[in-house]
Amino acid sequence: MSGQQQELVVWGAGTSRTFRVHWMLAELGVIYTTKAIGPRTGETQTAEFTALNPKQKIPVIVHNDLILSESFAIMKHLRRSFLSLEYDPYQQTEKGLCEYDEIATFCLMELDATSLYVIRRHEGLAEIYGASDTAVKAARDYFLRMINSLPIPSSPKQFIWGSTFSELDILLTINLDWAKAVGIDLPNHLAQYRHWIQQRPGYKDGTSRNAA
Ligand SMILES: N[C@@H](CCC(=O)N[C@@H](CS)C(=O)NCC(=O)O)C(=O)O
Repeated sequence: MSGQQQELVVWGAGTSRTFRVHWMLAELGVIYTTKAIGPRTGETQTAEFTALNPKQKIPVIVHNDLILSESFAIMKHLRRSFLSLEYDPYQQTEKGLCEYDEIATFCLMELDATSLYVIRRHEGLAEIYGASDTAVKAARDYFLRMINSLPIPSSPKQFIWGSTFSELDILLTINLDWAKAVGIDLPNHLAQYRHWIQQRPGYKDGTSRNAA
């Protein structure tokens, strides 16, 4: 548990969505308990877990008396709760907050849900969702079109939002990791950005925590 004597349990490990949470907690320097359940193991369908998340999906956190699902909402809550990652002045402005919503939605919808998860469903999980070469090819093409439209980071060693590391770097880097894992070649500047972010101790620590 953290020095602030908060009770924190993370349910889920081993997936790109659970990695978002473990990486954020590594960046924040928080100690917690992990219940390392995995997807498609039956572990998300127990009565105990279903009471926490009727969607039967990981990750979920239990933080004091709060139960929260959805990896992005969890990252934002943790950052607000533990306050060890600073928000720079731009990130507090209306313009900065609009940009935040724009990039977050782009990463979650255009890169994850519309592209990478379609590839996952119709290639990696074809036995559950059905194989479709057409859907997979269209999703790969769409991912490339979207990622090539991303105006930032414009230089390899630049955080994606404002001048400090944020959950948007976690979202984007894990999407880039996922794209590489399914054989998508990244544009050079994003390959360099990914390599730079991967050198962070938090990325490495988060990887270990997510492997638990
Ligand atoms: N939008 C959710 C997606 C969560 C999700 O799809 N989790 C998958 C693993 S990555 C899952 O738990 N699947 C349940 C199962 O297959 O048992 C989030 O970002 O947290």
